[in-house]
Amino acid sequence: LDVASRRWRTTSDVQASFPNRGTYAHKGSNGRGVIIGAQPTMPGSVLLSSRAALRSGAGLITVATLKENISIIANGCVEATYHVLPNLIDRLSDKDLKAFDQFDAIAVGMGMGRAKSELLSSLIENLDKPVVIDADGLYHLKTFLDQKAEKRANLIITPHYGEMAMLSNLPVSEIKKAPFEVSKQFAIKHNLYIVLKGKNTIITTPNGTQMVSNQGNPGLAKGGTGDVLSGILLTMIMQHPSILEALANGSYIHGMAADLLIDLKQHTEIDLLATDVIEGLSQVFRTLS
Ligand code: B4P
Ligand code: MG
Repeated sequence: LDVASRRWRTTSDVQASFPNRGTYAHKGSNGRGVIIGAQPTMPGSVLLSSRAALRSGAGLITVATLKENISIIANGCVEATYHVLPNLIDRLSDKDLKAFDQFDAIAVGMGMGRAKSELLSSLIENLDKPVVIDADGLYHLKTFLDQKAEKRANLIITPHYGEMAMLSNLPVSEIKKAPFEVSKQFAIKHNLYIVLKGKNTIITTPNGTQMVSNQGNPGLAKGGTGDVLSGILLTMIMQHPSILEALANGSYIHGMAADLLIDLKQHTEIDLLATDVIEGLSQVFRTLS
């Protein structure tokens, strides 16, 4: 990796740029976010994202999903509120768009399924908010990526190398050879932020500025940890004026949670689960403060 010239995130960078919570903080000042996704076969996806967003300090999280998912998700996340979507396929209605316009930022795509859908394109066309797009949302984005360049100032995509290959039409081996260059070209071309996830997570802005987080360990290479990252990033974006700083902090604390759980001998790389990473955030915040 040609990382020598890049900006590595450090613990003191995160401490210096982490937003302060004033004595008079209220739900609104801590950020309101909506998480859209989950087919009935994947309720855990948005459950993990919503719990991670709340454990990261969000003021209010709403989960927008199918009616049949709500009891199972609410069972694991009583602090969230719920918005019923009739399906995850059609364009969002004016009523849904108006409701989502009340939030500071949006995360979409986790567990959403890959059946042809106009949900994401209608969201991006109509709302001028930061939108974190992950997992199946990346597959939907690909279908219209080349058509809507002017609408994407606030898009944040969070691919792993396999998803980056799908989006860029390059083989994983080519991306591995030049992850910084591939990210930079793609971010500039499509005017979006990229969080390219892996052992080192590379964050790129729409103008090509890059940062790297080296936190995390192979214990994270399990289903669900990406959903946790999406929730953390959502909260960081709601609370920070700089999307770059927010993404760098969020990527760092996600990996740091996994590392601390192992350093403190609460888990090993073998048994570490995505839910443990969420609980590990508390130790991260105690270490940072
Ligand atoms: P998906 O259905 O997309 O499910 P997932 O994304 O793998 O799960 P999740 O969302 O929880 O984890 P994510 O990677 O987003 O993937 C299934 C298919 O994609 C499979 O066929 C799989 O083989 C393929 N695929 C997945 N990753 C690939 C890759 N890198 N190259 C090629 N094909 C791939 O998020 C995981 C989180 O953990 C990230 O934050 C990441 O940075 C972190 N992490 C993972 N391994 C780490 C490590 N060794 N060190 C530090 N951090 C690590
Ligand atoms: Mg994923």
